[in-house]
Amino acid sequence: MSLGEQLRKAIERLQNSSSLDKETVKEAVKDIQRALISADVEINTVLDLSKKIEEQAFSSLPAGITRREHIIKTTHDLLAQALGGDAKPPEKPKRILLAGLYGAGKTSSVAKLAKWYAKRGQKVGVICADTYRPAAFEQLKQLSEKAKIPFFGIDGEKNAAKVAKQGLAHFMGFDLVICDSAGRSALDTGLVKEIKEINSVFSPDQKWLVLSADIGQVAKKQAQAFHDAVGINGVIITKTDGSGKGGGAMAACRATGAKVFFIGTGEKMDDFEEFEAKRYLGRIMGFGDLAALLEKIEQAKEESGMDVEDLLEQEFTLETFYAQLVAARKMGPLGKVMEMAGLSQSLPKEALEIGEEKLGAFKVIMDSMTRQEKKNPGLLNKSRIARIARGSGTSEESVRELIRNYRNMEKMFSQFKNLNEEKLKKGGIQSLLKGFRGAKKKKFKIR
Ligand SMILES: Nc1nc2c(ncn2[C@@H]2O[C@H](COP(=O)(O)OP(=O)(O)OP(=O)(O)O)[C@@H](O)[C@H]2O)c(=O)[nH]1
Ligand SMILES: [Mg+2]
Repeated sequence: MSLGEQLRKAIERLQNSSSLDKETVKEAVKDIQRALISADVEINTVLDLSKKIEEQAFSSLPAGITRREHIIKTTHDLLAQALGGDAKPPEKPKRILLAGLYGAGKTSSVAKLAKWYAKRGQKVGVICADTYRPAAFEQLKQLSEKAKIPFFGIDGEKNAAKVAKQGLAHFMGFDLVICDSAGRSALDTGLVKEIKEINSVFSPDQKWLVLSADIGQVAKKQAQAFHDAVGINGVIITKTDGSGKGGGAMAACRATGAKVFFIGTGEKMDDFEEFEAKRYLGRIMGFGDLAALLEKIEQAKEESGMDVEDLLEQEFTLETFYAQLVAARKMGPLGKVMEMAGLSQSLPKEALEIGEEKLGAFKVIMDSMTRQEKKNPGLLNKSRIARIARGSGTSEESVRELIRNYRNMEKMFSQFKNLNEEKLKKGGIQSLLKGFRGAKKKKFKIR
């Protein structure tokens, strides 16, 4: 069972118990302890959290909420705090240096981060000061081209500090310069020497450590070692998608006082987000994550020039279906978006795997339909399907496939629209999300 599932079980115990006495809370705390320990959270953090939950559970009750709601909210808040609470990344950093061990995800994070800040209106350049691994230059060059971010590197140069220095001159007048550095299998003297040299010529205001989620609580040791060597004022935790130990890494960073600003959630360029402990918890516990979803929708809107929210409001015709397919592709894997909405179980797999080619075929088929048919796919009987297949030069099976996908998607989007009330009504979770819903209501139409 994953950390999220185990935590959800604990919260559900609190939700569903007929009487909420000290004993029930103790049992739930035990569930939480087991969950955190298997996610590699340090024992001291676990014990500290347990003590706080038990203490606060029966403290004085704030007005307007029930004891049950109070206990669930307290538990949730304390859990989020243990994972690091909220640490907003700096809005206008000038120079960011990323450091970390071999394969932690530095180079990918340089590109993701550059894109993230560029999206927020900053003029960003990236430098490859990894002169250790021969392919590093090409890797960052390609990633930055993909993200449309100016790149600087000196192919074949061995002196990392020299590259950093020239890079800085090259990007004179830019708002933000992000510098990649080489990894090693351990924080040895060679790495420390090199990172110190880069540090002195690049003089970054932000020195962030990149850690992979799968190292769990070892994150603490690494964070401390890097901090002692060069001083670290931020952390990026990568690969939170693939490891159950993300919680361990986050809690460990929290324990050293290092703030986790971002997390990597996959290999793609947009699989990267600001770390918010509550949002992360909501996600792994399967309560859906509307905040992250909204962000993706906003982003897709910007990139596609299409208003996805409006699409959701409209009548669901074949044309909206097609527009949504196109928008969904821009949003990245639709599966991920739905996962954030807590809907992954109800996904029609087929609809999510529609590739570029099929999208093209659907377009051709739709061009052979009348406007009425597109508006009301219910009209599509056997003879119309045969006519459309002939007209579009495709097969009846292809036309049927389009209709089938449309129907699946229609089902999914109607669930999508109804998700909120139903999801949130389940017991005390509603109160957990109340503030959040209130804040987002204007932007995201919840009915
Ligand atoms: N699933 C997943 N993979 C990631 C994530 N971040 C990075 N990776 C992958 O991890 C591998 C290593 O990433 P790099 O960015 O090259 O790591 P690095 O720290 O620069 O590595 P060195 O320069 O060799 O020390 C690559 O295959 C990345 O695609 C993430 O958040 N999720
Ligand atoms: Mg690298």
